[in-house]
Amino acid sequence: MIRLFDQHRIRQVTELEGLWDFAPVSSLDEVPEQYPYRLTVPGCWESHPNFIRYRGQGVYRTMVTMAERSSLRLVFKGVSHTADVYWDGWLMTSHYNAYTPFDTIVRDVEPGEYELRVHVDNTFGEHSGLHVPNDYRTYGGIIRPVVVERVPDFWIERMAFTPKCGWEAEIAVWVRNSSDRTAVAAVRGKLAGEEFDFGPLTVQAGETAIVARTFEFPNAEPWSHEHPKLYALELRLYDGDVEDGGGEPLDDLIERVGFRTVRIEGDRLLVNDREVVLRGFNRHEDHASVGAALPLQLMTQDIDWLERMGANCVRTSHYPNDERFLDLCDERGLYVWEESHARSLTLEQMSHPLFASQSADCIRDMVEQHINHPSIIIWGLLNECASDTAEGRTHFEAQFRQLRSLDGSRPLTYASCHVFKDRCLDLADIVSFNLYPGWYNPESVEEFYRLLRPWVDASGGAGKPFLVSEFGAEAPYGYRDPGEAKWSEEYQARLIGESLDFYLGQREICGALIWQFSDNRVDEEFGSFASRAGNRNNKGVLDAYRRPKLAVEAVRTRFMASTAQERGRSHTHG
Ligand code: ADA
Repeated sequence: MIRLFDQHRIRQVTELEGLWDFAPVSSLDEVPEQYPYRLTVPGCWESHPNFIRYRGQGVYRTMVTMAERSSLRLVFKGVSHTADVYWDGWLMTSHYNAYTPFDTIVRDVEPGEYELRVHVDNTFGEHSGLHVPNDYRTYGGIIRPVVVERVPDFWIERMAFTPKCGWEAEIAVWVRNSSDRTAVAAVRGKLAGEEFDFGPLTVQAGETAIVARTFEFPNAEPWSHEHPKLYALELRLYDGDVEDGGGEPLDDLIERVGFRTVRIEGDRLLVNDREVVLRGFNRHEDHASVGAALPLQLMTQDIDWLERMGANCVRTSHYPNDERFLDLCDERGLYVWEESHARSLTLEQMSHPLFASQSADCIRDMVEQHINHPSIIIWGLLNECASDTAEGRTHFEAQFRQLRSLDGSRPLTYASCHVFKDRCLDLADIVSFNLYPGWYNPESVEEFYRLLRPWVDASGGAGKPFLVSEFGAEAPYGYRDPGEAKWSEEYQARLIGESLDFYLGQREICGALIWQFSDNRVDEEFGSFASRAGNRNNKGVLDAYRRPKLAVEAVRTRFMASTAQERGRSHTHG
């Protein structure tokens, strides 16, 4: 399944899921003579017993049958982490980053059977600035869906929906002309009982043109955590050269959108002009049985656990997530902090020659692909990177600038660990800190916060919303100790409980996100993560199979109580 709703009624879409041929190879351009394995797509190659710890290159192959002549758009939702795509033996495109989608057009394909090969690499080294040995595993393989779309010469590439109070919305549409002649298009849309027209649009051969208009939607109902009302926004593309602008539509695109605003007023975060307190989790896309390639069933299970614990927010630490997970968040009304890909990169790692361009690609793809999800209320970047240095700051400035230019409708943040040293707090709309008192730091939760807060206020953070973006403790599932020894489930439950009691009790803190939702596998190549028990970061309140630890109940009671308190407050204030 690609999305939780159909994106097209006109364009024909086929998902290439199932078993593909697979062969490990020793370099990315090697073409295997034989394919001894059959691996599932989507899937991680680590799911096969021969590749549980494989880091290297591999080639996936499948056959695609065409019954009629047509141009094709091949869409890859995520290949970990580098992909070369060959159609019928020709290299069509290359892409870096496991967590962003990419596509390529194959023009005028005649009826017949064609070989589609994807050469995949998950190694670390000079070619990789963002995937480095880390506290989460960079898995290998085609980890998200692959889609073949039959596209006309003239087609809708994407759209961006930006709601504004009232309700109004700016809708921008990107129309691509893959043909050799200039074309005129007409785009029409339907949303929330309204029909609208964008007027004529001329697109040069081989180019993409953009049209953007603001329309009114007086009958729209707002989207929120409590009432996650979604609407289908349907666009149709017509040949604008046809006299009455009519005829049969050439192409279409459907997105699911919600009417909501996000803004900051002083140190408050407001959704639809109402203050929200974020109660939630950091989550890695990782599961003991399937690695990073969670099927819908397991994603839904995660959402059900989040709901059961009373969470209203999830942070996609530390990379853009699968669209189906974001679709689920839209449906269930979970607020999302989505962040671009980077975790704890040192200044030296940020000085990697590819770091800036690979980050810029990731930010662009994340915003372009996910801008229509109402659940995303915050964009984040550069978790625990070198925001404590002048050189690091130049990267933060550049990335904030890029993110703001792509979407001015959501607040921006980054999670810092540089207590008393950070130099970038002034750049963010929300100040976020990862705080580990009781785990990495000896102070109590309250002591640590009281030490930190005046410094934050004096260092660019004054008057801004403050969010505790991570806190927690490690507890391998089943390690119980009546003396509440560090590393036991009891210790973890107590520390998380105490932290929530304190953070959620402070009006000046706009949210607390627990590190983390479930345990995740780590890269074993690098010293400090190699020492993690069982090769996992065990700070999940669920283990990697989603077995609940004692902390689940500690969280549930706190989140429920805080929700009830918030409801009480909003009733009192009307
Ligand atoms: C950091 C980091 C997380 C995780 C955590 C931990 O704050 O952002 O990815 O590594 O520490 O468990 O130490």
